[in-house]
Amino acid sequence: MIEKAVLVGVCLNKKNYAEKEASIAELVRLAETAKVKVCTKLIQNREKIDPKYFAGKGFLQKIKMILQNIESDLLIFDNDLTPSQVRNIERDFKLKAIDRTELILNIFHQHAKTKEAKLQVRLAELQYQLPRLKKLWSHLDREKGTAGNVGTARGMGEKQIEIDKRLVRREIEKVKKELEKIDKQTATQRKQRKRFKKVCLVGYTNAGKSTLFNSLTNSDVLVEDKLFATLDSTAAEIKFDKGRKLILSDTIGFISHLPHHLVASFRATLQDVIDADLLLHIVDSADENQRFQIKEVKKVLKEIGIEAIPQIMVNNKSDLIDFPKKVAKNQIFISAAKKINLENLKKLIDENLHQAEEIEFFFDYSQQHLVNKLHKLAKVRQENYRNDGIEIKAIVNQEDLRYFESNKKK
Ligand SMILES: Nc1nc2c(ncn2[C@@H]2O[C@H](COP(=O)(O)OP(=O)(O)OP(=O)(O)O)[C@@H](O)[C@H]2O)c(=O)[nH]1
Ligand SMILES: [Mg+2]
Repeated sequence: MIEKAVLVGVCLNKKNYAEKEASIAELVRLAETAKVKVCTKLIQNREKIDPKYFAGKGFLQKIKMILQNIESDLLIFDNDLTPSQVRNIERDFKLKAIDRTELILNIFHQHAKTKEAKLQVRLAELQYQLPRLKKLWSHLDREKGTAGNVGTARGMGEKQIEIDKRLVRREIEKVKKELEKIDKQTATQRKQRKRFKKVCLVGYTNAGKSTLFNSLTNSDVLVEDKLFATLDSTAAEIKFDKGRKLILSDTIGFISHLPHHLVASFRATLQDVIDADLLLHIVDSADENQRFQIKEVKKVLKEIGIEAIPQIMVNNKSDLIDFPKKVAKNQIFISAAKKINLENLKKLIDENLHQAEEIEFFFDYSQQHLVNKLHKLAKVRQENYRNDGIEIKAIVNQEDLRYFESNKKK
C-alpha cells in the first residue's frame, strides 16, 4: 500500500527560509524513496518552537483537516522531534507523526542488503528506539516481513511496548558483537590492501558515486535514482600504466541532518573513507541545491574527523550543464554515466596520489639494474649515453624516489 502524507517544517529564522525550502524539497525525495506519496508540504514560520508540539497548535489543526481530506493521518516533520512531542501530537491530534530521522531509518531498513548493512541499520534503529520505547511502531512487525510501509502496522508494534529498555540494551550489545566479528574479517581484507593507495568516493546521496565507481572499475554495483541506494561499501582496483594500482571504494551517501547515531552505526562502512589517501568528492552539478549539498558533505567529513584528507572535487552529471570556463586546481567536470572526461580524472587522481616530479639522474654502467628499475617505475623523458655513464631525465613518483636517491644529479 502506498501511504499518503503531509510534510511539514518549522522555520525559526526567516533568513534561513530558502535553506528550509531546500531541506523540505529533500524531505519530499526521501518520502518518495520510502514509497510515500506527498500530498502537500507546508512551512510554518515561528520565533521559537512550541515545546509541547514543536509546531503551533493552529498549524497542526490545519494539517489535521488536510489529512482528513486525503484520508490519511501521516505527518512527516523535517525537524527532529523529541519523543514526548511525538506522543503529544499523536494523543491530542490523533495523527501519526514521524520525523526526518525515522524516515531515513525506514529507507535504510528497506535498502539494507548485506548482513553487515542490516546489522548496522538494526543498531541505529535500536538506539533510536531506546528513548522512545512507548512509541515503538512497526519495527518489530517489519522484522517479521511486512517491510515497506512507513507508519503502518502500528497495532502490532504496539503489542511490543512492554519490551523494556533492558531488553533493547541487551539486543544492542548483541548486534554490536556481531558487527565486531564482521569487522575483524574485513580488517584482514583491509590489511591485504594496505600496499595500495586508497581512494574513496564521498558525496551527497544520488550524486552519482556508484555510477562513477562502475565506470572506473568496470563493476556492476547498484545505481538508482533514489536516495541511499548504496548502504555498503565496495572496493575494486583501478589500474594505471606502469602497473600501478589503486583501490577505489564506493560507500554510503551523505545527507543533511544525518543523525549522529546513524553515523556511529555505520562506522564500519565509513572505515574505507577514514583510511583513504585521497577522497573524490562527487557533486551533482545539475542539482540546484549543490552548494548546500557540498556544505553538508563537508560538515559530515568534519564530524568523522577526516576533513584533512586531500580531496578532488568531481563535478558529475556535467552532460546536463554547460561546461564552465574556469575550473579550480583540484576540480574536474565529468559525466560518470556518459563517460566524459574520465581519463583526465584518472590522471588527476594519479598526480595527486603519486605527486610525480621530473628529475635528472646519473647512473654509471655498473648500475644497469637501477636503470632498468627506473624504466619500469617512471616515465623516462630523455636518455643520454655518455662515456662515463647514462644521464636520464624522468618523471618519478615521490614514493619511488628512494631507490634512486644517490643517483640524483646535484
Ligand atoms: N545525467 C546523468 N545522470 C547521472 C550521471 N551519473 C549518475 N547519474 C544518475 O544519477 C542517479 C544516482 O546515481 P548513483 O550512482 O546511484 O548515485 P550515488 O551517489 O551512488 O547514490 P546513493 O548510493 O544513493 O548515495 C542515477 O539515476 C544515475 O543514473 C551522469 O553523469 N549524468
Ligand atoms: Mg550509490
